Amino acid sequence: MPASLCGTWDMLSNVNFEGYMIALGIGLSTRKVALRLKHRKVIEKISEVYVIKTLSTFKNYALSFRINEEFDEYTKGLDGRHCKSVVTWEGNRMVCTQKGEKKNRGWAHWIEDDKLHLELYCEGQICKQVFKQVA
Ligand code: VL7
Repeated sequence: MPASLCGTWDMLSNVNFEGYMIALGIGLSTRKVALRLKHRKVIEKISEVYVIKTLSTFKNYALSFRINEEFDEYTKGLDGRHCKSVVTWEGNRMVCTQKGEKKNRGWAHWIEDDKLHLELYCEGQICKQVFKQVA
């Protein structure tokens, strides 16, 4: 049984978000604003549906999915791409692959030392984020 990722989590650190955004083709002016943001993750599970909200003062993004069921993801307000995404559990890691125009795109969440960890992948770039629980 994987540790629950559910709750409200505030960003503590964000390593190589710049490299990840460049890999996604985000322009300089947006990157400058985006680099300064502290993200909040709100993760809920409502019966079998997970909802992950990424909140900030600049942009918000919400994702809903069922484990092991491929879905169409549109990264609205982010890089604006369409992906075929699927989220699975690999041990205690919740792993998403985002199939589309960008190679090796995805992310993984896990809990370690009571912190929420996230790695974001795109075309060889790895962004590493850590969050502390606030609710
Ligand atoms: C979602 C952003 C860069 C555009 C603004 C930055 C706004 C706040 O995929 C993600 O989370 C997963 C796992 O938790 C669930 O969807 C990360 C943020 C990545 C990519 C694009 C820069 C403009 C950040 C929304």
